[in-house]
Amino acid sequence: MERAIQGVAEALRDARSVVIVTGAGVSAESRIPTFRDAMEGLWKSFDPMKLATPEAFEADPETVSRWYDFRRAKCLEAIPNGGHVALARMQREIESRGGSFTLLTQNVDRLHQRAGSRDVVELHGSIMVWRCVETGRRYEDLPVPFEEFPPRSPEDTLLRPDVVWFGEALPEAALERAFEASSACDLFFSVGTSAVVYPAAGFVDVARQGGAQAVEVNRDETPISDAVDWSLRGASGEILPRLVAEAFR
Ligand code: BJW
Repeated sequence: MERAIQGVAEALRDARSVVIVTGAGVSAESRIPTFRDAMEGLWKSFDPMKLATPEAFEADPETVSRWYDFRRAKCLEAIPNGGHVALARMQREIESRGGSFTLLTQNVDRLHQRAGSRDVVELHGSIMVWRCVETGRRYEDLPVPFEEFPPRSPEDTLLRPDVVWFGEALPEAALERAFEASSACDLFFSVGTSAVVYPAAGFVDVARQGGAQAVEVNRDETPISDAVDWSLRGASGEILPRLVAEAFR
């Protein structure tokens, strides 16, 4: 592992353009459950793969909005971990050397921003923002918890979380930035994601087709583990700080 970290650190020092895609695993050490790990307590019997769909919201907006409300409170209580902080430092180091750095996240928890990352591309939206199902108008700074379920806007229209559910398109601007940055980078990282949900899972291929080297940081093996140049197996909250300390001594 030490040798792999040194190899990636060297590639990081030499890189002119770095792209990172993160998933739920990067927030696991901030005690936010991942999708494919069981939910806790009250929500143990709720399958995220069934609740994160427009069909589920249409059938039962109360249950779905209660689930998102519960998760929103958890995200607000959570504290960014060493992995988030290391990525924020990586950005500062690379940009201060004149390089380009793009952080693409599938997470809706805003922990990267709270750790100091700038200009984060939110591929799957944010749980902190809710939008009117009729007009598309977005609302932030809403009460936590909501007083009624499903919540309603000040104009008394139905609100839904401003996140991307299965079968829905990703925000166009985020998708464009992700493809542009991935195809032009020289070093690509996939961190804490099971790499099974598209289109995010495909960005590593876009990067490799453009000639980039690829790194995976994950606790477990994933479908891309054999296709990357370096697979760093372990917790991102431990590996990323070690990597950044080694690269930018
Ligand atoms: C650690 C760790 C530690 C733990 N350290 N690591 C091509 C092929 C097949 C299917 C498709 C395809 N293209 C599109 C599809 C369909 C679908 C899809 O991908 N389905 C797959 C399941 C097969 N995709 C879509 O529907 C997307 N939309 C789309 O493509 O639209 C097309 C369209 C165009 C035009 C008009 C209309 C439509 C949308 C996908 C939206 C995903 N939404 C969710 C919910 C977001 C809101 C919410 O938060 O509730 O996004 S689902 C869920 O999965 C969430 C996540 O962002 C996403 C990815 O999960 P993630 O982050 O990887 O988490 P986990 O739990 O899966 O993995 C955690 C990982 O961390 C594990 O690997 C652990 O080992 C690791 N780990 N602790 C390091 N400490």
